Amino acid sequence: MKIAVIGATGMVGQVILQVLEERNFPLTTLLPVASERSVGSEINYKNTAYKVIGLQEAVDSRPDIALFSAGGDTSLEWAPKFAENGTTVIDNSSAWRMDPSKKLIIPEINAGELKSEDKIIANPNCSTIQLLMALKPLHDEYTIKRVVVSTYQSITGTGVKAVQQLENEYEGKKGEMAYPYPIHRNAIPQCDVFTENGYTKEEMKLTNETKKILGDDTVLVSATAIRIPVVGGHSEAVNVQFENDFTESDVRRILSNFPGVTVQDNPDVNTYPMPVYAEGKDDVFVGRIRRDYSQANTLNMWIVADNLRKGAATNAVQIAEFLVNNKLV
Ligand code: A2P
Ligand code: 11C
Repeated sequence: MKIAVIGATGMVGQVILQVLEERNFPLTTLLPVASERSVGSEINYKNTAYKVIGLQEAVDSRPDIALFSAGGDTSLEWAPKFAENGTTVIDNSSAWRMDPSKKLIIPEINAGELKSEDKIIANPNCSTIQLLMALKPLHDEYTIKRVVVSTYQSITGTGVKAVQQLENEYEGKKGEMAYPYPIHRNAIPQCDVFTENGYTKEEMKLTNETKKILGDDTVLVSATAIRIPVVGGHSEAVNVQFENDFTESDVRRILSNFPGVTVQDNPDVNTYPMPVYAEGKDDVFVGRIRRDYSQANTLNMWIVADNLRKGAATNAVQIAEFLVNNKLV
């Protein structure tokens, strides 16, 4: 397999390389791609140095798969050029997710929909992936009516600039601001830009992508996304109302049986998921599973995952593995 990683020098691109290496992806040629300013520099993969190349050179090399993580504009312009040249693109940006002709894939949930004709495949938003990993098995069992989700999101979701902003603020240094406000000792109720309806783009991604992945427009979603000065993962407080009633022990069993989900839930010994422990892991962690006594058939839970791993790189690499294993590339 000839694999191109577009955005190989970036926050997610670096984790993609790490995940490809860890999972021993069947790769024969690696093409690391970044912006013109990085062309000619070197990145390391399996103790070997690879030269960074530009996008056109990568298109011309006709890789089997191109993993894109270089922002929406790069994806919009370049993914079709790769696709037209026979490469299958797995895109981490929001560029193609809501395009009805493109599939939005979480392998544990809907990779079965993929066909060899799918030349541009969308990877969902990080906060959506971890939410859906817990919702899907419960939807199958109890049918979700409405979800209320509040997120507590890692600054790594914003990229290198945000990590630098927090570092500068720790050290009392001035520098470029990724956010309109300080993030150190703060909680900013804005992830991404606002849309016309008063919700942020991140909140609308949670709403719209959930319906598309579940293939069910009747599921109602109300989202609030908050940025907090944390690295390691996104956390989500989730309230779910079902058509049908459940028991908490059945919910724990169903979640534990779902691939890629780990239940960490024992109030007796203060066990629950937290981002410092989710960091670097591929699983989605669920805890604080409890009935909402204020309303029938309603559950509260707390979901944590490393937004750069299952929220981005790992999910994309799992899609690539599915394509290879099922001879779709
Ligand atoms: P570069 O390092 O050359 O800027 P992050 O999300 O961490 O900011 O990383 C973004 C990634 O996307 C980086 O690898 C960056 O490369 C790459 N990138 C940004 N703009 C372009 C572009 N116009 N063409 C190709 N790669 C790009
Ligand atoms: C965040 N979810 O943490 C974003 C980062 O649509 O893939 C990823 C943006 C996206 O702010």
